[in-house]
Amino acid sequence: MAKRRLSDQQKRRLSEKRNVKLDQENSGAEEKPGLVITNFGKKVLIESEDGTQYKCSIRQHLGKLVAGDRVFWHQDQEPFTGVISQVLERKTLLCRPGFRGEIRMIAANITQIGIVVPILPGIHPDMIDRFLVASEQIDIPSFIILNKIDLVEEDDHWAAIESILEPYFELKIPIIKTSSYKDHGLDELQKMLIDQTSVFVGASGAGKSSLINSLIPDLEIRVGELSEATGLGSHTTSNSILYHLPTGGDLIDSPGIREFTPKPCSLSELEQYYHDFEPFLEQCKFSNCSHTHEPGCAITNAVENGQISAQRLDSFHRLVEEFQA
Ligand SMILES: Nc1nc2c(ncn2[C@@H]2O[C@H](COP(=O)(O)OP(=O)(O)OP(=O)(O)O)[C@@H](O)[C@H]2O)c(=O)[nH]1
Ligand SMILES: [Mg+2]
Ligand SMILES: [Zn+2]
Repeated sequence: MAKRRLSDQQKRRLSEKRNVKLDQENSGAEEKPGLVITNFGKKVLIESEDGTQYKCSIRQHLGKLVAGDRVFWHQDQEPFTGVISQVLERKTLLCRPGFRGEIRMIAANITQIGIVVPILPGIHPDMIDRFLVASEQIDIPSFIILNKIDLVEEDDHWAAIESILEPYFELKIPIIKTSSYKDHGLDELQKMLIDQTSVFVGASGAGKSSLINSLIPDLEIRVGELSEATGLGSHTTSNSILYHLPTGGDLIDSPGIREFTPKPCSLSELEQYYHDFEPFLEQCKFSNCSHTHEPGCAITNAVENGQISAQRLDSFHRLVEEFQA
């Protein structure tokens, strides 16, 4: 009988299995559960159940890991080092497309998204809408953190801000006004975060890390430790990092982004995520209405009658265009 030949994939799987076994035999260490704090690139910082942190290498077949991932790992001979051998199934995963079209992970196992929106240099409703879509796609709630409110004093500026935020009031998305500088809104924010695994997202410079510093009194020490470990001296967050909140729950700081695109989906799926469209969707004359030029379009009619905000329909169309590109 001819000898059975193994495919490359089978060979690779066998060698991976052997490697995991060898690691365990070499270290004599038990597999233990861990939580990913941050990903340095090649190595990952994890926390064991007793709160000790270890710098771990990752078995190649596991792919990339991100803050919030739950893993199994075992200790290495070197102090505070280990090897990750297994990633537990993610309950949720927030991703974005990278510059080269690759998928970049932002945070895993999160239960809610805090969209940090600075009132200056200006509110970008498209960014809010896109994160709202992403949170619907992974079936978790999101809320808006209107930050740096110390920068606005005149009432007319407030009127402009409130008119931009009007659709979100109507959608009953919680909006918390905050300022790290003036210690404003932090109690309310803290309450929102209790016992959740939250991620802060938003533009670079929105004040995400500053808010986290204000929420966690001894954090400056941990930031120092982490910069030493990564060798990064910059104030801009370059990797997602998980922090424990003193009031219970975890909070993930994420790198700022210029633009965000959720996972592409069909027009009919996207419509479902725009809840303000809901009362009108069945009323368009054509069942495949794109809500652009069609006669008898209930959505464009609703915009004309002030029942849907024009800004929301515009952001919807921009997303559709981007998904089709
Ligand atoms: N006026 C004002 N400025 C703030 C506030 N919070 C943060 N800043 C400033 O805004 C800038 C950016 O703050 P960061 O906390 O680094 O912003 P970030 O969102 O973490 O930025 P990335 O890590 O690049 O995504 C810094 O110069 C802060 O001093 C605030 O409440 N009010
Ligand atoms: Mg930051
Ligand atoms: Zn229509």
